[in-house]
Amino acid sequence: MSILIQGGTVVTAEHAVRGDVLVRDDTIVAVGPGLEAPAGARVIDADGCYVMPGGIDPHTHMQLPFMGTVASEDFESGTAAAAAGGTTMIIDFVIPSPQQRLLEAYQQWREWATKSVADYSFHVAVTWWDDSVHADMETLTREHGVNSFKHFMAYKGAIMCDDEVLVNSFTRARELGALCTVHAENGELVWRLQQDIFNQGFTGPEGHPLSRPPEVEGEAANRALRIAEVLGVPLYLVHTSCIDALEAVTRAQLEGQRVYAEVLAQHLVIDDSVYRSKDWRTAAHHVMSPPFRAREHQAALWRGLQGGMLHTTASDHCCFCTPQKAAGKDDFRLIPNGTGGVEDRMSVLWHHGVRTGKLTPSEFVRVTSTAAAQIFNVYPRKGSVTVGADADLVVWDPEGTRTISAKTHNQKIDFNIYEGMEVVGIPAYTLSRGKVVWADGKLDVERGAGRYIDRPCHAPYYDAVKRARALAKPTAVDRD
Ligand code: URQ
Ligand code: ZN
Ligand code: ZN
Repeated sequence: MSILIQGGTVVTAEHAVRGDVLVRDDTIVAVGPGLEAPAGARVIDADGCYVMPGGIDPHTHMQLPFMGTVASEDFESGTAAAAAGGTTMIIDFVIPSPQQRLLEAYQQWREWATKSVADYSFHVAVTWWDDSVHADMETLTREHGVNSFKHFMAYKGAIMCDDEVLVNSFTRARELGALCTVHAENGELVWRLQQDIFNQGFTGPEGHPLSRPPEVEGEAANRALRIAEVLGVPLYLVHTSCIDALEAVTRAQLEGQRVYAEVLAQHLVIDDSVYRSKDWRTAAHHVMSPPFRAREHQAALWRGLQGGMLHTTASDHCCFCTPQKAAGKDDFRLIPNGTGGVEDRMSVLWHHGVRTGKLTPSEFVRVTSTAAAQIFNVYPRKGSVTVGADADLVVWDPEGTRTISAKTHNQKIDFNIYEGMEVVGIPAYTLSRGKVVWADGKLDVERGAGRYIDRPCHAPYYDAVKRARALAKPTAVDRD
């Protein structure tokens, strides 16, 4: 089956140029001006539209068991909602319970994800340490295409890593050539502040941001960065939400450390006033970590994205419906942490980023797709519009409008943090490996059509780091 996308402007992270894109089966086979449609090909008119790589959301949590419940969005509904918003690949997280073998958890998540309608891959969290974790990290990198390991510095008593685990895991990742990622919040401080704030009588969702101030994130970001610096490993910070963490990232980058950082679309456009809503449900649905921040942080995050200190954008899609959030009706500490948005990320970033002039269309492609593909090593198969790449594409209508609402969204959650936001810039068509899965505002997806994407380690770069560190070895002092 062939599809010719005709008459659009092809936008990649490098350039924007008028041209057509020809797809055969699941692959891009030609890109250029004036392409002929092969006999029997479907022709998609892209006049007035941009043809871009499908979005890659490097941070989602489909059907995550968390805080006594399970995220309401599963891999089938979640990858479908992603496609409706122009995202064609997610990187989700395997999160083993403490003492659970990494490989066992990985197999469990792989099984859950077989129903995905679009492509997916996994980071694997290191939540504890023993010899089996050391061994499983190697098996995952060598045999299962996992090149990134996640570390939660918060969620004490559940999935939090202490410094000992961080040091062990970062060291092992360096040996394997894998990338370490961190959720940076000081979990001990959060724990203490949660008790203090609750005991002071702040029992509602407004207690949540009070227990997780920016300093708590800045401290953890700086600590993780310094540990990574000493051990000589690159680091990727997920959901950078505040000036304190951004400054730590920027300092490390200026000192020559290889540091990548992600920002969430919602942290760029929503501030902490949501926690002061009179409506408990609204406030509770914004309980996520790190929390929404005061306005000045948003302005700084935009500058970080424009200036290249922040590389990727994600949704951290982790949906809990109102009855699930109600577990914390009388105690904010029990509200499951998480918000949705895998469907909305691309439009929110286009509207608030490209239409305001903060990002060019090529920069939009870089921060929504290409940078994630490069950092997590699936480029140019993903994140590009080149011959031989997977035909994961979005035909983007820059003038199309949508009013975001839980009443009309495709996400399996009864709330939308962007409710009522009118966005200009929507996907007219989404192609997932050569199949049109979204057109005319409708999904046409197949359960199980998504494939697991292997992500091998960036070995050559890490070898170079190891060599450089060997050369820089200090010499012992020779004394009589
Ligand atoms: O911390 C995370 O990324 C998870 C587990 C989802 N929830 C959240 O509040 N961000
Ligand atoms: Zn997190
Ligand atoms: Zn997350």
